[in-house]
Amino acid sequence: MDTDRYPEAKKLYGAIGVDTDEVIRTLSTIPISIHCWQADDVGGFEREGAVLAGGGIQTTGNYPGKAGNIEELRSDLERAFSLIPGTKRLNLHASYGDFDRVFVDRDEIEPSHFDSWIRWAKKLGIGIDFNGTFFSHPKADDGFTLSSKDPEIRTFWINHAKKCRKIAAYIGKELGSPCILNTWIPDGMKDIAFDRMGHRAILKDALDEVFATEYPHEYMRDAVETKLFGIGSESFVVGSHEFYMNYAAHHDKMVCIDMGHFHTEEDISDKISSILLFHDEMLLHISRPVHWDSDHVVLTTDKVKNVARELVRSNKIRNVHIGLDFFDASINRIGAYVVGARSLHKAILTAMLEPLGRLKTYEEENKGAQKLALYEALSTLPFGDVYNEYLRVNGMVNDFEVMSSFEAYEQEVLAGRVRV
Ligand code: RNT
Ligand code: ZN
Repeated sequence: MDTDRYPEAKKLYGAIGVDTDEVIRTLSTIPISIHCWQADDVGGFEREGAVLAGGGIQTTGNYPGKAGNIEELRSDLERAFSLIPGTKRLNLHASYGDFDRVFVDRDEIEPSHFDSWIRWAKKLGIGIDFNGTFFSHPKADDGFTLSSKDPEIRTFWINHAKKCRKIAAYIGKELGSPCILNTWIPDGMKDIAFDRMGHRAILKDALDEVFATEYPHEYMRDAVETKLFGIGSESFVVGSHEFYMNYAAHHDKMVCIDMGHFHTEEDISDKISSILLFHDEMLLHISRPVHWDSDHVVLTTDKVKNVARELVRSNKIRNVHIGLDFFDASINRIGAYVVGARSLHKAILTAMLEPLGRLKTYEEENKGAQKLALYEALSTLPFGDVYNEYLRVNGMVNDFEVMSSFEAYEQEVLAGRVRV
């Protein structure tokens, strides 16, 4: 691909006060936490051939090449990482531990089950984030985990959550980079809920118990993920947006905002400033809902661009932990990673290439039409030439060539995997 166009693009952006070299350097340092669960359809490795079961989330499709064990998953991630520019982290679920083919229940997981992931991350020079797995388990079948009225079930999940915090602190300490632990639970009801207050009161107490132990900030940090509804929790989700916003504010925890967990017409970018004025940090799950929380592969949509703009304009991008959360089992899974992650980079690059000072001044001087005119004028600048330069300095093939890279991997590696 012709990269000679970059000097001209640099000049054009320079004319509006944007230093594209500086933008490219900065973008390369923004960490994106890549989720482990796209490569195996949220199956995990607790049991041979594990599949996502229950919990209000679902994968559809049976495209060949699903990762069936840790070695395959790591190989897939390494290939995906080789096609994704910039700084990467791995976002791991508790069910992806290295259990050595022995069944270890969720309340019995230990830091040692993640040693081989830590070694792998050290080899790659990346950090790891972590998630408790409160679904795909018989003790979650009745629809409640931490907010269950059954003390035995509740205690089981409280113990799981405590173990996850211990593991996250261990991972963060070992890797010298804080491990962001996200807690998402599927708890809710399909139909009319009578005792909303009761379940939320139980969840509040359970979380208090889970968070009773303090871990150093430089090892691990907690986030709680809000949600509107799921499959089987259409009428009532215990861990709603209001519940966790309040819990996090009162207990100095991060909120995790997933782009699929709101009404589909809602633009979540507007929530960011309200959250970051009251919290130092937050976690984002970048996803693409289609009609519902469908976890489609992220594209460079207006919504994603608006989120990126908010992070850049507020100058808070370093305070926000950015993770991907999508899973599509109907397409080449490595391709899904690559398209999703590159799209997010494009959205952030779009935001970083805006002449922030000038747009802000127009707004403050009540020059609304000038603000719109400049905003529109930006859409004619050669964004693609800067993006291609960003890929080039990161040693990546461009977007027109990237499909042959994951197609080659499909032929060499994925095609040989037995379809289950
Ligand atoms: C579910 C949440 C949650 C999961 C992952 C697998 O609706 O978005 O983050 O997608 O934990
Ligand atoms: Zn999520």
